[in-house]
Amino acid sequence: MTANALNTTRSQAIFEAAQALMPGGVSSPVRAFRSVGGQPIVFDRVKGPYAWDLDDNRYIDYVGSWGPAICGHAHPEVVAALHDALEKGTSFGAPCELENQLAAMVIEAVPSVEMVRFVNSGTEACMAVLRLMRAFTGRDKLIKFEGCYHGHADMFLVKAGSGVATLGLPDSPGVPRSTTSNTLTAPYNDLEAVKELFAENPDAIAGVILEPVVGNAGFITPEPGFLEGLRELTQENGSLLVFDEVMTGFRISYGGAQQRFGVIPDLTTMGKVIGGGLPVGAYGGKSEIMQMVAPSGPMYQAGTLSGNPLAMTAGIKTLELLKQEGTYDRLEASTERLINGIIQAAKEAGLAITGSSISAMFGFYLCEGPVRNFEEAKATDTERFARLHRAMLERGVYLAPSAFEAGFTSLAHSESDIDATLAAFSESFAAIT
Ligand code: KE4
Repeated sequence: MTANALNTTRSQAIFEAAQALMPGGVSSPVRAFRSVGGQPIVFDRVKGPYAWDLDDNRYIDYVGSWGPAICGHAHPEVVAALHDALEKGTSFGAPCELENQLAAMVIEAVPSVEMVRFVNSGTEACMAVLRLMRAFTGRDKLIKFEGCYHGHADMFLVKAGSGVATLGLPDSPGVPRSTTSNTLTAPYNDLEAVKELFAENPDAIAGVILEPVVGNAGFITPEPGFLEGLRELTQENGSLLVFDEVMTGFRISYGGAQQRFGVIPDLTTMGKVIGGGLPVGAYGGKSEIMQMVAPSGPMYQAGTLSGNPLAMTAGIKTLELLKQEGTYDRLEASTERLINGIIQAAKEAGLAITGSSISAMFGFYLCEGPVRNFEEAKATDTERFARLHRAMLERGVYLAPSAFEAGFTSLAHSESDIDATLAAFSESFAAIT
């Protein structure tokens, strides 16, 4: 495979026109390629593991719409189910049986979830779960971890990951100090720091929220004992443990990271995969806690399109596909082959690299490592990553346009797709030394 100078004429024209219409020409910052530079790719269509841009260049896609496309883009069974659902209308604003169906599937799959509320994004799910943590405990403070991203709600925009880290934003203007004064932060994988926060804030911390596997600071896995330690610390201090599984849910395993690691939080947020590519978020947990949510309890949260029949349909079909025997063994094996091949290719090119994968998520840093927290993640060579990203695009592989994101595989990525990807990495690493 050799690099070809990509013809991105139409992407360029459309992206230029977008600048006058939308801030940065995008609907979400990371898509603007600011941290990797060069011409963002404007997608025309997606199918299976592939994306095509407006100039008809085909890419093997390892972003997968940031997680939802775990069965492959536009899976024929999901598309067919949506066609049928469309005939019955796109939104009811009233109870519908499909909500019961998806709720029952989530409750059956995710160990911590006895009741669930659907919303329309991961941000909404995290906003609501924070309000619920505070309502249930009567406490105001929360602990989050540097580099973890829980959507763009004000109180979480403190040392956040994903686009905030990508753009090097010193947290965000427009967020009043009064809003973030209750947000305490600790380095990921640092139980001692969490213990100190509890000691300094007795009976004041509503809960601890984290990505049980971090996908928004690059890819960082929990050290042995970290999740278990948080479970004990929150129990000892009368606080709640919340796993933000918007990204890891139904990806790390069918029951999420909590099933994989055997650590059960009090509350869980979800999104992405459970919407099968349509806008969905959800939060859930112990019935005793969820009963506080209006109208069964006093904690208010609402949404016009929450639980809409199209999103429910796509989610139901996606989970049915994922529930099939052997799904996660397949995802684990192909992703492991991918990351091992990437690491080997980088080392053969004489480059420093550290990386890993769990199930259908992977990531690597262009530095020696190990990377156990966001501070250590910042050692990655972002300039060299930018050159790698462009070299891979020219070889038909679409990686997340940021060193501080994770990679996503799907059931649609074939062995030959992985082989082609590894060939592209070998050439690209050689080209950027
Ligand atoms: P959304 O509001 O973007 O649906 O979800 C926010 C969110 C919450 N929690 C976790 C763990 C997440 O990963 C996300 C969103 N993930 C990013 C990808 N790094 C979305 C991509 C984007 O911002 O464009």
